[in-house]
Amino acid sequence: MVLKAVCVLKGEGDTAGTVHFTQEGDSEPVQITGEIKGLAPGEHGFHVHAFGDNTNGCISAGPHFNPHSKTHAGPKDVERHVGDLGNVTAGADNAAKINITDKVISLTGPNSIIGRTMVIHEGKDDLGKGGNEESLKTGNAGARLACGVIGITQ
Ligand SMILES: [Cu+2]
Ligand SMILES: [Zn+2]
Repeated sequence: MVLKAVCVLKGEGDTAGTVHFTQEGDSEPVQITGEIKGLAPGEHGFHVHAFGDNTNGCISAGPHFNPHSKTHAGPKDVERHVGDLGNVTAGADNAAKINITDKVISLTGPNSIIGRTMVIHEGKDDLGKGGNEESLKTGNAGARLACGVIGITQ
């Protein structure tokens, strides 16, 4: 059975976008596609955060989704947060086209991202290589520009 989810990201500024998630079956990779506009050109940290709570803006989403108590890293690292999707890159048109395949996040089971929050950050995620304590928690990606709760779609 194909599983599908969607996330509409909004913030206090001009940053906004839509991200689609598709998974062909329970243990298959998740395809992530979409576009986020209103970004400065360059790399921006892109993560699933733990809570589907936007009551106080994107801050209420809490830390990176980390059900297995790992340290922060990049999407290709074995030791990573489930929510660590790395960076997306905006071009001169201030838009980032997203096309990611990830084998760790899921739309079902213990690594399910349904009901959690997708966040796009102001700065680049250093993928845990920054050489300081914060790098192993957040990747020093900075402020949360926009976010949205990931929900089931058809
Ligand atoms: Cu984040
Ligand atoms: Zn992380």
